[in-house]
Amino acid sequence: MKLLVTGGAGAIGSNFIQYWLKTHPEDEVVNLDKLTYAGNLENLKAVENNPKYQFVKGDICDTGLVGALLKDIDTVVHFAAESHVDRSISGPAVFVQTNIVGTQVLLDGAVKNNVKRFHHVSTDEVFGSLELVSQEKFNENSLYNPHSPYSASKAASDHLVRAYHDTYGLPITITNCSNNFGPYFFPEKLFPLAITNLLEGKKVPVYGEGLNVRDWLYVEDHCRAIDLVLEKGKVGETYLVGGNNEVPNIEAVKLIFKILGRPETMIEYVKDRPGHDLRYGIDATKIKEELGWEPKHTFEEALRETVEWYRNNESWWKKIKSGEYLEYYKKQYDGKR
Ligand code: NAD
Ligand code: TDX
Repeated sequence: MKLLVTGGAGAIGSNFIQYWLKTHPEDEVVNLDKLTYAGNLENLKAVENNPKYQFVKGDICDTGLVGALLKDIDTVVHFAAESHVDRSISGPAVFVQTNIVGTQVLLDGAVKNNVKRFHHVSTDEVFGSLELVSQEKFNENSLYNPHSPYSASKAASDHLVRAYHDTYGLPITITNCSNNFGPYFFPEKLFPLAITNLLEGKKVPVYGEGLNVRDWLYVEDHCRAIDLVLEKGKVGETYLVGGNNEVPNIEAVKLIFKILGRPETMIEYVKDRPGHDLRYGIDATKIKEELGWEPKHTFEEALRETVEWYRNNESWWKKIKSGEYLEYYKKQYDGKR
């Protein structure tokens, strides 16, 4: 089988490509990535000389390039996106371009080239926010109610993917996953930001009171869920993927402090994110009952491994935390509270 992975130089995409080449050594993988600030070929050092792996630098909005690449592709796994909520608040246009227009260009190419499966990687954020104190969780029938430009653009892309199935018969599947963590996550996201700031002796910014809740899942469990959906999932269906692991931000951050042995005085409460979703929680019953998927990693053990990875890969994140990143960090956190 030959796969086109979009956004394979990003956090989850690079974990997925490494996972796939290890677990499906007979398959070929083409990675189409524009190498935006979030794309990093160093994430793929382990596979760059694998004859089954090919990298193509390019934009998913480039119709000609996408059409040419899709000519002999069996399966598309579509990760490419602008993915950071805070950046979508300060600059939404590129989110509309990549996440909506880019997805539509890929879908068109997939229809024209009779791709056998188009798998769209999406997020739980499309469903909006749950009450902090309630038993309610998102499931496959939850209504779409996105609040940030990021989640609104991902919601639009989900609708387009379903529309191409219903209108043109494109064989699609969708996964909506909760917050991922693990190696290769860009230090703008909470966990890598907290870990690397502490390793540098800097404070950790926590929005508001730190009471917002996220459902954290180790990235390898997400990769395995996509694998199972590709292998056994029903065409046209959506599967929600979550860790059954809801944690208030402040507790998650304090666990990172504990693992690194740093004092909690290094927490800095900063002004809240506008439109900050209170709580995400996933009911993953469908993927468990239909496909037998469950997370294999426990939160604390996987977080310890992740912290260890950042400790052992200082040169990876130190290179990132310079240049454009410094500008971004200053703009994002200068207002403080
Ligand atoms: P990321 O920001 O780390 O990586 C995105 C990648 O896409 C980068 O390599 C970037 O260069 C590439 N890219 C961006 N625009 C492109 C374009 N126009 N053409 C080609 N490539 C482009 O993102 P991530 O955290 O790895 O997320 C991957 C996918 O998973 C996204 O679709 C995101 O919505 C979804 N998702 C992420 C999470 C999470 O916790 N990070 C959770 C659920 C779903
Ligand atoms: O400095 C920070 N301080 C802080 O308190 C940052 C960057 C975040 N936060 C809070 C905001 C969120 O409640 O931590 C929580 C997690 O924030 P992010 O790491 O930015 O993730 P989130 O906004 O939840 O979105 C992530 O999960 C779903 C990914 O970035 C999305 O791509 C994915 O769809």
